[in-house]
Amino acid sequence: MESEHKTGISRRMLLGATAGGAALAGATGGRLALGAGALGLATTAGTGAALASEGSFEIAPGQLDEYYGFWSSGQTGEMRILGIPSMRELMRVPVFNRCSATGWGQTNESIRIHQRTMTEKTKKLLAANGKKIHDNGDLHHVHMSMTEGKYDGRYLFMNDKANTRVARVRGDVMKCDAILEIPNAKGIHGMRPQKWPRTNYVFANGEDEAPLVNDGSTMTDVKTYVNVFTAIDADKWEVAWQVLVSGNLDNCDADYEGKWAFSTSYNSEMGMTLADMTASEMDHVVVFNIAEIEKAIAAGKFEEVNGVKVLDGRKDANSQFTRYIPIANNPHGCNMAPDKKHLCIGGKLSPTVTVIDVTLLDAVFEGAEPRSCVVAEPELGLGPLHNAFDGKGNVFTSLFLDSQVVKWNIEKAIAAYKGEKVDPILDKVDVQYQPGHLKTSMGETLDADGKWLVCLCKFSKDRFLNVGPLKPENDQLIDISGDKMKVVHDGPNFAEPHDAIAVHASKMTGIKSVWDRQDVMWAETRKQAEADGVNLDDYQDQVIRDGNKVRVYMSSQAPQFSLESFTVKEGDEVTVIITNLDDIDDLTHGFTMGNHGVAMEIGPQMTSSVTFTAGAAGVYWYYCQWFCHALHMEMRGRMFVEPK
Ligand code: K7E
Ligand code: CUA
Ligand code: CA
Repeated sequence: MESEHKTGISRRMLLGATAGGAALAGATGGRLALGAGALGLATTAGTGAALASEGSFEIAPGQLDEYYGFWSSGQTGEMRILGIPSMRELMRVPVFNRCSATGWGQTNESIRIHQRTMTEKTKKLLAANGKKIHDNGDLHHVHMSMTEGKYDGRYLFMNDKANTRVARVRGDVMKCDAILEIPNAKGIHGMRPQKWPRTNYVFANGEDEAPLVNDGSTMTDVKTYVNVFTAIDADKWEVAWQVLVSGNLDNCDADYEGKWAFSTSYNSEMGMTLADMTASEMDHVVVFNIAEIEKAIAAGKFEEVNGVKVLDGRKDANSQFTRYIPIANNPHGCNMAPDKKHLCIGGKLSPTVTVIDVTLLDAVFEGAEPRSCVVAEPELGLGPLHNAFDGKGNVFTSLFLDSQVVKWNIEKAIAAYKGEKVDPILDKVDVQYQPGHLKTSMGETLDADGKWLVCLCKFSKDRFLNVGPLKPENDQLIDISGDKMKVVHDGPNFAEPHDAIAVHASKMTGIKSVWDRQDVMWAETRKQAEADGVNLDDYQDQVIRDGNKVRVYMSSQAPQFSLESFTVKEGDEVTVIITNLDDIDDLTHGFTMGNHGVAMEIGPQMTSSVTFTAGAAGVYWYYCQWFCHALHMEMRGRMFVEPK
């Protein structure tokens, strides 16, 4: 039925699943030979010309970048901060991963954040494996909170596809403060903040289908499978509502009026095999009507499933919550242009990007033919995945199979769709190799400035010294300030950035250098201290025994721990609580307990705590693992473990 809709592309132009797979393998091999010589030349030829940042992409020692780049890290599970245009890595912020340097995933403060919103089922699952938290994640997308379509620096949000979670990082201290496991959904993939009027919601796509009541009663009855679109309350960090959809969900975005959210689906077929997932000629993008959904929630017309308010937006339900716009089979990227009007959908298997005029969506909800909102569908090259914008009406689309970025113009594409003889393509540049996401400076906000493009290539092949069978990815910096794109930098990166955003430094002036002693991050630790009669503000050392539990309170001030030794018994559950009294920029201490697998960060004015079981009887040294002073090596002490 959907295949009857006018798409402007013939069946022949679409790459079937098998053809797509073959082309992928071919392009990977083929492009390699081409890339090394010819493209290296083109790159060096570009130097000397005026570059986007009024001069250079190289930042001299002591100078600062113009943009913060917030990077996802894929299966590493952390968020990274890079400078743009230098592409220097500045920081790693552990989120879903276990971090050896900071103790993230081990300190009590971080475990509490992990556990706070864990479902009972997950707690059971973890306990069965002797674990308290998941310590891996697959972090694909990082996005920042917005106010009226512009970054506001408050929060960064990110997904974990591996364990169906969404996390939040505070913009003031760059630490994760909340992780939410999403009930009912499976495999959170696409994730975007609401842009207008502010980020009240974070939208999250469930990619994998599963029975709504997933209790082990069936695997084969695929009719019981659903997919779930989730809106998270960005302030309270709890699920606001969910909508059941037909087909699965891949990437998503939101508009600049607060009316719609959009999600692509590559499996409208609800197929369970590759052949089934690519069987149709058309899939779809789901449009969510926020006002209709909120109305139904307010009116109590939801069903409560696992503590969450759920609405039925599937095709058969004929609701006003959703519309399904047919798109050529297996689309991927979903990007709202800063012109507030055009939504661009990457065709992936189709060589096209579908442009939807969101001002025509009201009519679609009132009964107009779903594809009446499609205003352009330019044919751009093979494997279009994601789109980025320069704020001047142009789009940059990654072509995975062609290993190129194509620059094209929306108005020209619209004219061509109407039948005018215009070519919307303005430029193409080779990238190394096979790009996924690409990001323009401020490009997903109303401040899009058209200076830089970062293209996240999935393969680096010959671009770097060989480091073994596992190669780095390659995040390339492209100058887009002129008519022609110029690749100006290769940026090796580890497993495996999918996405990034480039935020102007002027938006990030709220970042602190020293913690507030009363920070909520360790509020529960403070409560425990109060119960123990320890005032963390007027510091005294204490060793408190509570059955086989021992709590050790101390402080750190370069180059000393206030306690140079303490005594416990074999098998005791020991909690070490340290407050860093130093209040100088950059003066971080650490606490590493020898041979116990324990280490944590204690930033200036920060309180950190960690709990472990005292090992076999003997003397153990603890030490500060963050270089803090000329006598940093001497910043150590002993734990004496008495025999039982
Ligand atoms: Cu890598 Cu955004 Cu998960 Cu596309 S997704 S490439
Ligand atoms: Cu304190 Cu090193
Ligand atoms: Ca499909």
